[in-house]
Amino acid sequence: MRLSTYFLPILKETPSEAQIASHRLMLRAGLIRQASAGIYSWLPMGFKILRKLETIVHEEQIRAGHHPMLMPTLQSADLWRESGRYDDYGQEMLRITDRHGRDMLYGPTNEELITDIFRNSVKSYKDLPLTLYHIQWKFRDEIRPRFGVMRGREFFMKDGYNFDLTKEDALHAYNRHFVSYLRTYERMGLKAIPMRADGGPIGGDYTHEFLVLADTGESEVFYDRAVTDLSFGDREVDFGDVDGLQSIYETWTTPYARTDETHDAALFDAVPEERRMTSRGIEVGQIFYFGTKYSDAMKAEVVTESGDRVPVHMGSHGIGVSRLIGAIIEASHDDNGIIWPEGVTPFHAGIVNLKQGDTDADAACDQLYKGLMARGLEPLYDDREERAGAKFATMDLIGLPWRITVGPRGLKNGVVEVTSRRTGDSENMSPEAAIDRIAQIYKGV
Ligand code: 5CA
Repeated sequence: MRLSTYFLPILKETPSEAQIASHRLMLRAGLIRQASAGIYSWLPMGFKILRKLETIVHEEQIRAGHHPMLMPTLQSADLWRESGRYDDYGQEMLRITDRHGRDMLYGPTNEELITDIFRNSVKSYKDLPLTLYHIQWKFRDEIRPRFGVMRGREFFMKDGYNFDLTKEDALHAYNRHFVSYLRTYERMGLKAIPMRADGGPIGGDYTHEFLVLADTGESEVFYDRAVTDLSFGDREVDFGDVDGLQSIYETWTTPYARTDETHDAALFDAVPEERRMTSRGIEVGQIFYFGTKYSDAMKAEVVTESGDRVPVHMGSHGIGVSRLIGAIIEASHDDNGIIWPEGVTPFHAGIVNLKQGDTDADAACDQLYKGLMARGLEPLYDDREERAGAKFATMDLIGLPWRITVGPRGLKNGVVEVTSRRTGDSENMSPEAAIDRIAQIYKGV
């Protein structure tokens, strides 16, 4: 992409309404604009990042054997009356009446709708296990929307639902989600710690939240530092291996890690003092096993091998896709701007032309631009007539992990400069070597 033709409305001033770094930086870097309280438009670069996160979530869900689909944002109130949640959900639910006087709602989550789809189509144990998910906009009329996309009213969420014959099968589905979430967050460059949590309005007491540690997080968390030393890596997982997944689950849940809702001071005190940590966290996902709560209420049953009709065991599993962008920025920024992890960066590298209009500099930038694209990468080429300082400030603000700086002086010696956004370290090399270097970095990403 050539910056001169892109739509990247950067703000020079810090917006006064933004209280935390990620909200400020998302506005300043031209990723989002507020449409109304807790509701945002996604500008081209913000949308690009959202799509990247969505793609990672899809890839990891499909890898775990779960099936993507798409349910609507608007739902009929009747299904929610069946489950009893129409009244329980309270003012967070946005209720709408259509022209025929029918009660509708903007879905805050989809347990009822998916259970209805399931009960109308699946009748036999032979069709289980089954996990369906979608990534769709949700609406919760939060009393205090704040921190930009972190606590929005309209937000983008992946929600998945498992249907199983027995509790054991459903707990295996729980573990599949647990492990696939570990992979998902790591690919996004995040350390998200699974913590014992509270079921809230979704229900169930078998539930974990995944939290990214950050001072600005809304949850208070207590954990054994040992859990932060764990990393999943890019090992292959057999998602059908019941014992294998259980063992990964146990490794990650053995060290103490809980949110304030389930914190147990006595258990925490048993952790060696030097490893006892208290901090704040951003909840980027939550998984639930809730048994037959919805299948009992909505008669979602299958016929077993012996001919009995039994309610299915279910769970639901969410990832806050739009919130994740805020969480990644909270975890990865400095005074000058965002620092995108390689797995989610909107463009792989920025090209800064220090002397637009100089024949050699323009030619070298074109060579880099085309060369990177030929390797399947997306560069952002700052080809504007701007001072070098302003171009550097823009690149730092938008946070591409790698910058290639091209100027007549370097080119006299046949070199351009490759700079890491994270460390600030620079190295001079030929344009060909710069293309190789960047391609190499993104090989495993
Ligand atoms: N039905 C279940 C699982 S699919 C469910 O709705 N879970 S949830 O309430 O925990 O939401 C899933 C994830 O959505 C949360 O972990 C959080 O990351 C994100 N989320 C929830 N509310 C908001 C909000 N107001 N703004 C942004 N993200 C949110």
